[in-house]
Amino acid sequence: MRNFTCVQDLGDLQQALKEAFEIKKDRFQFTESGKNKTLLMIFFNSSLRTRLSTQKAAMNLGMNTMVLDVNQGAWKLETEHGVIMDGDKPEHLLEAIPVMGCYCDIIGVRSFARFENKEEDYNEMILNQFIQYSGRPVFSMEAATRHPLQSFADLITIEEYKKTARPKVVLTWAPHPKALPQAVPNSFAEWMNATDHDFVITHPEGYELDPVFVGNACVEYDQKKAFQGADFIYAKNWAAYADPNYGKVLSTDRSWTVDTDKMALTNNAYFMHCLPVRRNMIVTDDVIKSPQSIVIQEAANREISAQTVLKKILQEL
Ligand code: AN0
Ligand code: CP
Repeated sequence: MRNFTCVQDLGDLQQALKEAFEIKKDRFQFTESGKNKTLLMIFFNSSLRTRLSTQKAAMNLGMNTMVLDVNQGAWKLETEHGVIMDGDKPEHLLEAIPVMGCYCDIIGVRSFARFENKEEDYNEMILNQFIQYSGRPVFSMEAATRHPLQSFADLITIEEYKKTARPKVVLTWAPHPKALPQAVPNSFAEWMNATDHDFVITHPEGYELDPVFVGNACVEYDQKKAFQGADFIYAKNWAAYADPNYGKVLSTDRSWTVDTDKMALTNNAYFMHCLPVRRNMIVTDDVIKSPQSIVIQEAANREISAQTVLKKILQEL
């Protein structure tokens, strides 16, 4: 594998899952594969899990790691092409990217949707320039439209906890005070559509996701109806996608918060969230601290998804 930005890049998904479980059994069995190889992780946005789990995964493979927070300590980067750089940004991405490529073997990039220009976000302008100009394999650590390392960890977690061959998985919108990207729900939907699940998406009207990601999912506007018989509840907030409201918060209606009453409608479902999560907005304290909550196990699997991806990239260096 050269680059990893979406589910298709992994190739055979069942095979990739097998590799992931093999790594989980003994994560130190491939410590030679990354010897003298350097991973550079570039963050345009904050992170706790991605930063730590990806570094840990690289160290498990014997790699060296370097982390750069672009907005803290590096020169502010201009990303627009053809502009007169007389403002507050001393360096252009077009020099910065190939320079970064000189110092490493693999690059991970986190660059969220900016909600300034929908086309730029959905064309993955930043991530694609890293692919085009770095000369290195590039993987997404959450880009504008997808968060594939998260979705891979989510799939691993569902595989571990499912009690039936084809569980009912419900992605539910939940309220949040600030505008959040669609990357996590888009990506989760993409991975659920690439596998065999009874997959339902529920959200208030106006929060429809890009149909490319919704795919064959069943969309149900009545959250309680959607929860009935669910085996997994995957909560996430996102800002509106549809025009003219792209990137806007249309509702903070706490009647969409995941609580004990709604969980009681399910088939004793597990509760999932990618984290960070705002308690008593997205999910009540009671639900997130209940034994059905597997958010920590889900976060733990981020190390496994990252290690599987890095191993596959290293194999083709
Ligand atoms: C980000 C998001 O919603 O995309 C990262 C989640 C992994 N969340 C926040 O910014 C709170
Ligand atoms: N789930 C996730 O990607 O978390 P971070 O934003 O903390 O990396």
